[in-house]
Amino acid sequence: MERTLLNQMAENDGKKILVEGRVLNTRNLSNVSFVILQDRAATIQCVFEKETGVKPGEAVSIVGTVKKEPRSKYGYEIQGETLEVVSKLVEDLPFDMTKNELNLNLDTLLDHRPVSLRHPKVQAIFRLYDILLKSYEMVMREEGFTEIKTPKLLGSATEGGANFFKVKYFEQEATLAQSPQFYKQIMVGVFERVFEIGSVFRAEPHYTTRHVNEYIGIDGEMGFIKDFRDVTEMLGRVMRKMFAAIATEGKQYLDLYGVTLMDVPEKIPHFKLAEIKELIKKEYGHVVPPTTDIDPKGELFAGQYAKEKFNSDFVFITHYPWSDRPFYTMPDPENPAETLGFDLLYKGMEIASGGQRIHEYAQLIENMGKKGVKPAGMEAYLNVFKYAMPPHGGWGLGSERIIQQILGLGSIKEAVLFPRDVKRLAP
Ligand code: AMO
Repeated sequence: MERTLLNQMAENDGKKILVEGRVLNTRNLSNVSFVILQDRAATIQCVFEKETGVKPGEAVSIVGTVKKEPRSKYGYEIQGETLEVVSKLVEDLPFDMTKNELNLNLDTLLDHRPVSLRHPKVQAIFRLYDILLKSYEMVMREEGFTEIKTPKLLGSATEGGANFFKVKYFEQEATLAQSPQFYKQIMVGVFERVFEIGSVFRAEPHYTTRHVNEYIGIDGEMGFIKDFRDVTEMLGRVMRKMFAAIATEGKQYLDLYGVTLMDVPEKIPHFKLAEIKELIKKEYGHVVPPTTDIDPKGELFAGQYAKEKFNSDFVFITHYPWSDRPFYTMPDPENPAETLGFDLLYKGMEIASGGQRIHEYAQLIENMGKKGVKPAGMEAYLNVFKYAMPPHGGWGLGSERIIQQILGLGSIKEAVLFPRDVKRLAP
């Protein structure tokens, strides 16, 4: 008998079918027993006249007849005839997986990742993540962007600072990519509009709920822009279409977390950094410490301000100071102490950085000089600016932060399959 998937019950009503999957839970009453079965497509209850002896977690193959069952939340059930365990548990599962909530502390959840990922509520995070990646690709292609994959083993750092990993590369020392920044800019000179979904490595030794040391960046870069507003407008449109797709396709996963996604507004509010700092000071009494451009608490208040005054979960903060932005960021011609660099905040957390880039060779070299950035190792990148680069700009989104914020997860690590942090290199 061919295998039938569990989302094909309606078309098989009354028929005898073969189904396969993992047992989520079992329940034995005096004259009947239930097996909740999950496969890649859905979940269903199978009813047997006697105890099956199967344990939650085991992989099984069941033959039975499909029956409408309005009392069941699945609408149908399978009247089981035979059950074969195709793969047994050799050891008991490390924790109870049969409850709706796992309720584990973060370390236990991550230490036992291969098992905890099987829990329906944990699975839902990565089902939603899958939809996010797919919709980003779809939307970017619709907007005329070409997908690229760029190297992650580099000869030099791309973002400056000291937060890069060094690795031994035969007889040389290489750096793990802190971003696809140089390559996506180079590729604007080729394809005009490009996007990438790829690994990003950051040697940031801090313990926060929003940082991991390896994450998946979703980048975009576009040429022939008038100014940075073209970039924020494009990013806004991309987010709007992406969130609409996630809300529809991901509804069953959002429901598990009790989340209803709000539409991304046609016009996301924009504030200059200096301006929003004043506003949150006036409105909420929060003063951003002078050691940072904006602190996480300041971001929360900026998000709250956008929500209260504009009913928007999103807000662009623009014109970050020249001193805080990487050397490739275009200084504001009207005020060179500021840049045409921006962040996008979602529910009070930075989910993207971006900006207009310097596209003229002389200005780029001058800016690097002022910032003390050495050109050694960046020749191929820098040379491209001798060969007529159009005005351009783009963004880098943190994919896991988007999922974290959508579902309200306590830590970004819950949105990473196998997270890497200061202490964690396994599983
Ligand atoms: P930036 O360094 O701000 O910008 O990174 C872009 C976005 O990536 C996410 N992010 C992280 N997510 C998880 N863990 C981390 N350690 C981490 N660091 C950053 C954030 C952030 O907004 N080249 C520029 C982008 C550009 O200008 O196009 C860059 O990398 O969501």
